[in-house]
Amino acid sequence: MTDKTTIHLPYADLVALLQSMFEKNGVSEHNAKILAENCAGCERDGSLSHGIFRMAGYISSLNSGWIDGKAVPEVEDVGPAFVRVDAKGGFAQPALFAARPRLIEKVKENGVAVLAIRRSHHFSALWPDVEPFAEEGLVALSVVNSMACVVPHGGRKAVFGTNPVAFASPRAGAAPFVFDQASSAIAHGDVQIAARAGHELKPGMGVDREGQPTNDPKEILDGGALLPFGGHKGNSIALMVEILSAALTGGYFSGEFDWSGHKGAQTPFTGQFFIVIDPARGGNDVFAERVAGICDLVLEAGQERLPGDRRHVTRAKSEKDGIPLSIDGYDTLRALALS
Ligand code: NDP
Ligand code: PYC
Repeated sequence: MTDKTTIHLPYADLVALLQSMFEKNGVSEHNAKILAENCAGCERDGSLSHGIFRMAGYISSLNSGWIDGKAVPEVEDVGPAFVRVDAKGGFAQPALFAARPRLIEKVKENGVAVLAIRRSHHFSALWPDVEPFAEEGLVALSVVNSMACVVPHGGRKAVFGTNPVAFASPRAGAAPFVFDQASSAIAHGDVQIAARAGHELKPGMGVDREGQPTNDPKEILDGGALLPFGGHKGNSIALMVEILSAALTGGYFSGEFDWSGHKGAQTPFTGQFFIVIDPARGGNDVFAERVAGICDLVLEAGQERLPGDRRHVTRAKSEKDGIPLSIDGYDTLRALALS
C-alpha cells in the first residue's frame, strides 16, 4: 500500500529547490549552493531539527536584514597552524568552504591546524562540517555557540547557547566515527518540534519563566530556558564552547549580540572553532584500525549502536528511495518557495 502522507524527493531535486529559495531571498548563488547542500543533507540523514524545518527561520532572518547572504568571507593566514576567517556577517558554512583548502594544507604541513571563524551565523547541524575531514583521513573537532537559551547549572539567567560539539574520525572498514551533540539537554530545534507536535519533553531538560522545572516545550520557549546536559559537567562544556567559539575567535558570546532591531531574526551571530589533526603524525600507522577496534569493543560490550549509525541508515534509505518529506512539510516548503 502506498503512503499518501509522504513524498520522496531525490537529493538533487531538494538541493535545487532549496538553492532557489536561498537565492530568491538574497543569498548569492555560491553561498546558496553550499547552504542548500547542507540543509538537504540534514534532511536526507534524518537530522530533522536542522533540515527543511529550518527554511522558514533562514528566510525570516535573511529578510530581516540580520544576515548578509552575499557575504564574501575573508580568509587570513595567521600562523603555521592557524587560519582565521571573518565571515563578514554571513553564514559560517561558506566561511569554512573558503578556508578549507588552506586549513588542510596546514594540517598536512604541521600535523595539526586550527580554524577560527568569527562574525558568522550557524543555523544547522555541526556534523556536516566535520564529517568530510574524516572522509579525507583527518580527525576533526568543531564547536559553535548559538543564542542564549541555556541557564548555567544552578543559575537563574540564560547565558549559554545550546552550543554543540562535533567530532569525526576515520574508522577502518566503515564510515567515519562521528558524534554531534548539543551541550544542552536537548537542542532548541527539537524543543520547537516537540512544541509544534504537542509532545511533552523528558524531565530535566528545561525550566519555565519562573525558573521552575517543566516538561512543557511551550513553557520553555515562552520565557523559560534549557538546562545543560549532565549538570555541572555539561555546563563546563557549554562554557568551553563559548570560550573557543567566541572569546578566541573574536565572535560574540551567545548572550551578547543584539538582534532586537531585526524583527524576524533567528540565526545566532557568533563564531565557530575547529581543530583538525593528521592522525598519521601519531606514529601509529594502524590508527583507523584502532578506531574500528574500540568502536567494536563498545558494541560488543552491549551499546546498541554508535553515534552516526542512525544517520547512515537513514541516508542509505534516502539514497535508495528518495528523501521522505511529509506532504504537509513539502506543501509548507513550496508555499515558502512561492511567497
Ligand atoms: P542528539 O541527542 O539527538 O544526538 C547526539 C549524538 O548522539 C548524535 O551523534 C547521535 O547520533 C548520538 N546518539 C543519539 N542517540 C544515541 C544512542 N541511543 N546511542 C548512541 N548514540 C546516540 O542530538 P542533539 O539534540 O544534542 O543535537 C541535535 C542537532 O542539533 C545536532 O546536529 C547539533 O549540531 C544541532 N545543534 C546546532 C546548534 C547550532 O548552533 N548550530 C545548536 C545546538 C544543536 P545519530 O545522529 O546517529 O542519532
Ligand atoms: O537547535 O539548538 C538548536 C540550534 C541553535 C541554533 C541552531 N540550532
